[in-house]
Amino acid sequence: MAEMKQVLVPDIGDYKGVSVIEVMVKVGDIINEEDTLLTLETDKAAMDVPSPYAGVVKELHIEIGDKVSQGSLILVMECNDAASPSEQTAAIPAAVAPASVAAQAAAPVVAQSVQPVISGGQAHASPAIRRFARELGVDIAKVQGSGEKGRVTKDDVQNFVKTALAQPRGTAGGNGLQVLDMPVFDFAKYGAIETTPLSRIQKISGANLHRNWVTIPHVTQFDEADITDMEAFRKQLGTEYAKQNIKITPLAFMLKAVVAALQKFPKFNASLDGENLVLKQYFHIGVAVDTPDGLMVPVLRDVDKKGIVQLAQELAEISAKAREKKITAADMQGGCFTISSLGGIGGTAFTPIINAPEVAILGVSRSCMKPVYQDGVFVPRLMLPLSVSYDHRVIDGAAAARFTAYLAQVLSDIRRLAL
Ligand code: CAO
Repeated sequence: MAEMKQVLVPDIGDYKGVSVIEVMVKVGDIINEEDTLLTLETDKAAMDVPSPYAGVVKELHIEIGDKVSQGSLILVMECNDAASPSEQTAAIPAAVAPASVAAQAAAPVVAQSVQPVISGGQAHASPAIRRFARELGVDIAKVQGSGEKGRVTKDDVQNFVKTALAQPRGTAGGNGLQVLDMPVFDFAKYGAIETTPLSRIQKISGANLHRNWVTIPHVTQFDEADITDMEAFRKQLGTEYAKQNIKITPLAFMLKAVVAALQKFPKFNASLDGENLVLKQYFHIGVAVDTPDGLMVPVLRDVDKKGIVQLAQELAEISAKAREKKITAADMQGGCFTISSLGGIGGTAFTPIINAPEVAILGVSRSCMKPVYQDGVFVPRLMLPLSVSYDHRVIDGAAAARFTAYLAQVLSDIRRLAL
């Protein structure tokens, strides 16, 4: 016959007011004798509290963060038989022991369930969670804890498993796609051909571009900046600095405008690191350079601390270095955001591929004069097309529209760069 039984906190030594850090059961759960009900944490150790009975949880009186002592009511359970509890009987506080409900301390916390909460460099998790992870074959050290002080919870372990199961399976280290192999074509069958090997740079950048394209959910936001005033100023500067052999191209202004937008929208100056977003407080901007051997992306450091003229100089130096094959791996590392400018060549828009681990990239196309409707009349304005591709896991569409609109605003009124 079913019987209602209270389960109380058992003898936990001299500890009083001990924190509940994990509750492993909820109302309605069917549990077995010795199943862990909750985990308590003192300043020295974590302790699992096992169930003295098998049955169904009818009431739960404890939640994470509660402070408990020996005799505190944990839960009320409906048991199918009057099986005797595994261990000692506790005193029942009158206030929590209605006459119709029998009370029993949970089974005593056993020696092996007492473990240090943290041990050098290991995951912060209670013994029950470690056991739960072990049962599912999960390496707890790989699970990101969301509990207090970064503790790994049962939900964290379950989410880790769900995420792992949702990963696409394939051949390339778990990231490959299940697609058909490309058939081998005999092009010579259809006409004359010439075969040239890909350059080393093409092979490396091709593999990176492919990975970035298939693993990052890309969206591209398009906008236009009115750069009529910026161009007038650039030409004026160009005349002044031509004597010193410094060519000031629109790209130097774009570098500064991009930094202003990154400062206003820090999520664009970030990288994904597992389940964390790393927000960078420095502004190193990569610039795509077209070289005879393929695409290279040298990085200009600390763009926020440099002026337009210095950036124009550095841009000329670094792109010359890339084209002369003098660029080093270090010159291409540590970027936060990339600009790919095809403006000197042509085009109205394109969809640049994000340069991972960055989360966004600006594509710049060729500016051209357009009639813009202002104050009731069409006026000729020099409009610059902007294409911002962004990682949709990190940036949502509204933020991308705001970022791109702000970038256009800064380029349209470069006095804003001084703010
Ligand atoms: N609209 C119109 N004209 C533009 C322009 C724009 N958006 N951007 C540059 N120009 C003009 C410049 O003012 C310059 O004009 P003048 O020779 O009359 O002064 C001319 O185009 C050539 O500029 P540039 O190419 O010498 O200099 P830059 O600063 O614009 O670009 C660099 C430097 C290294 C980015 C560029 O040479 C380059 O390699 N671009 C290709 C990048 C690329 O391949 N991206 C694709 C990556 S994805 O496959």
